[in-house]
Amino acid sequence: MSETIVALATPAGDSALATIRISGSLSECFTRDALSLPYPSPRHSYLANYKSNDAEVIDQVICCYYEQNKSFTNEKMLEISCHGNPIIVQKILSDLVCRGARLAEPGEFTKRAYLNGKIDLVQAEAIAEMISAKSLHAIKLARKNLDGNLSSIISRVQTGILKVRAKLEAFVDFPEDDIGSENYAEIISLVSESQLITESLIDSSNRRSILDKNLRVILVGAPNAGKSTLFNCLVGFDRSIVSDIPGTTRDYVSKSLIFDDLEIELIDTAGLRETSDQLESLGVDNTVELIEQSDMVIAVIDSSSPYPSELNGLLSHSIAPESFVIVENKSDLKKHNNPEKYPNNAGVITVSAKNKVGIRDLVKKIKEVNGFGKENTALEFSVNLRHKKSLEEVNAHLLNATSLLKDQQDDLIILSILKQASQSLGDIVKPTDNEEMLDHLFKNFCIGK
Ligand SMILES: Nc1nc2c(ncn2[C@@H]2O[C@H](COP(=O)(O)OP(=O)(O)OP(=O)(O)O)[C@@H](O)[C@H]2O)c(=O)[nH]1
Ligand SMILES: [Mg+2]
Repeated sequence: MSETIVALATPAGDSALATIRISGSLSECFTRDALSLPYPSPRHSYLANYKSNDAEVIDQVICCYYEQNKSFTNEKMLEISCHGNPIIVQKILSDLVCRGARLAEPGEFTKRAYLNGKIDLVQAEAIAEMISAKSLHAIKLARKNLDGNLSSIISRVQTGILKVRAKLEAFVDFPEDDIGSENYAEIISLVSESQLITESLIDSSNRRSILDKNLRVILVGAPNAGKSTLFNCLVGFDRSIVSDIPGTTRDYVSKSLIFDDLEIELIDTAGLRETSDQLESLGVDNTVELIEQSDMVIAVIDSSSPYPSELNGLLSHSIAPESFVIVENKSDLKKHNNPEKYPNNAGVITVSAKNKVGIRDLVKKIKEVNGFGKENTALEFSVNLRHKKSLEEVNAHLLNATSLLKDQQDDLIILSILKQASQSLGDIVKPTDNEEMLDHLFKNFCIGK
């Protein structure tokens, strides 16, 4: 029998409520002894006093008991929601440990759900993905994996391979039944079908990788162009100092933002210019370094002044031309038009940061440049790097099997290659003999999950 584990499932610190999770056979005893509920109805919420082992009431709590095979881990479970004071949480956790539970490792609840057959590994990973996802799209994709979309397509490929293996095995066992060219053609088309699905899964992994990134968007430009004004406008409050003195921003200022369903880190920087001020010049050096590390560069210009051509040299440090956009700020003033000096391929958006005009177009552009709104929104599942690695093995085996089948090579060799393909595919949902990999995977989960 496995040990009973306990953990705080909500963030540590002061909060309205805190939820403590317990999984294992002692859950039932805790419900009886600590909460004075000897016969709890499963999946029913109770208001109860939590009494410690030495009969002291620690808190009034809401609790819910789950019976075996009908809980997240498939074990007996208990969830206790107490008031979110860390002292109360600590007292309850210590009391449960004193009664025989032990503190859970990160991801141990999900690991038990997996080991007890409640979910497969793709679904376990989807839970971690859902918690750490950086955009609504990434959450939706994780949700689809949790619903079993990816697992079922993998199982479809697996069934296809097993069908081929069964056919080939029959020919090996009964060599007197000649395979015949029409049978070979059917087998080849079955293998190709599986191979094409595998290939499309690998392709979707490449498309979704953008959703995993911590996207960095940097505002650069000459002093006084209005970078900080635009930064504050996007952030929604005055985070960065604005003034008409050029060189106001010295060090960079950054803020994490969520635009509808996309999380980005927005950075305001020191104005780019030759300067004798040592502090300001350090800020300029930092900006160049930040440009190199950013996913998108927004060059803010004062559209009422001549275009500062020295910007082009700095923009050349950005990773890809399509990832920079010129923002013609101060559209409320008379325009000094010279777009022919803009770098090639730059997108152009016109705004007045001061009057908050054109900001919606800029947000739309930020989302577009960062890969949202296009093909990756149509993905039906999330293929992560671990899945991709196995799928690439499967793909290689299937391509190999197809070419050997076309050459009518030895069926036994083809069978052994298809067996390896099945094995690599199986590793995605339920790897065998891979304790180390599982430990590594679940260690990245949060405590209480
Ligand atoms: N008319 C007008 N003025 C603006 C606009 N945006 C910013 N300004 C003004 O331009 C001046 C400089 O603005 P900041 O946001 O501090 O400019 P910055 O690019 O951050 O400047 P540094 O930090 O010195 O590099 C301030 O006086 C702003 O009020 C705009 O859209 N229209
Ligand atoms: Mg500034």
